[in-house]
Amino acid sequence: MDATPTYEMILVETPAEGVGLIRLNRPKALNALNGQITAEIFTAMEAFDRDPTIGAIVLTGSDKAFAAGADIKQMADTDAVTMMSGSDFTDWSRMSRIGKPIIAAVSGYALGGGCEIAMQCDLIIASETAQFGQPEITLGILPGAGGTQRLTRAVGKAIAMEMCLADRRLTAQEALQYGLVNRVVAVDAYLNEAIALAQKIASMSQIAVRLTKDAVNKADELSLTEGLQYEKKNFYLLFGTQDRQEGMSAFIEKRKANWQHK
Ligand code: DAK
Repeated sequence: MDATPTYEMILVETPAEGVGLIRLNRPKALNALNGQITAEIFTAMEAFDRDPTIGAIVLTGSDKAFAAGADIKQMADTDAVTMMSGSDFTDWSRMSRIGKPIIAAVSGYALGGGCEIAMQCDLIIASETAQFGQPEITLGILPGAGGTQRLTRAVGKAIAMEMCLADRRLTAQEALQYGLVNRVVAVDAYLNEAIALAQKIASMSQIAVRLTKDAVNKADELSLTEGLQYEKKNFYLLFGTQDRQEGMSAFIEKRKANWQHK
């Protein structure tokens, strides 16, 4: 059995039934992402992903800063070979293997790697003060964790170019207008809104949720024909589950479904 991990830079809670909450907790550095905090985030996500009582994960920072980017002080001493050879900091692919939905609850700064980790989540709830940007160009580098790719797919080339080349920052309302976030709510409400959304997702069949997230994410990767085939395979797969039988029986019998997650 796995030993329960201990964390120094994040707080891990279960604030509502079925919901796993991860809070970045480096307030003095505005939640800058160094190797340790990214490793802790991904380890906590993996633990929630394995936990059968958890149906969805919320990732948040503080009201002032979701995350002000990768830790520039740590990166300043890192050479190209160390960056390329892989470390806790550079292996962000761990997050793309999480099967359960992840909701980013973003307030304040979401810059550089902070914007990128939010975009790697499946949904984003923003507070009115959220600010999204890719300021890497001001450091003589470029976004290295999806900023040129996920951002362009989310907001389109024109806005993405301006953000990556000229350090244009998006307000929460602009992020909503360009389709980067799901909704914008007051600072005192964004986290509860994200938790409520996670709780709603967690009330569904986990196997149906997992295969749905998987299929939607394939829309970014595949051609339409390939994507439609992929969707069909996940659809047929769900016809082999107890939850599919239960969900349809519950509808016909006018009662709430009692999911077994199998
Ligand atoms: N790194 C390290 N420390 C940071 C930081 C950061 N990104 N952002 C803020 N801090 C620290 C400040 O140094 C300061 O610490 P002390 O000086 O007090 O020790 C403290 O947090 C408070 O910051 P400020 O005094 O600057 O606070 P202000 O309110 O005046 O300004 C700010 C807030 C967010 C506008 C400003 O701090 C700022 O511009 N921060 C830097 C934003 C930035 O450039 N972010 C992009 C970093 S590059 C990759 C994965 C990820 C990445 C790349 C590759 N792989 C998987 C390969 C990502 C790269 C980046 O994110």
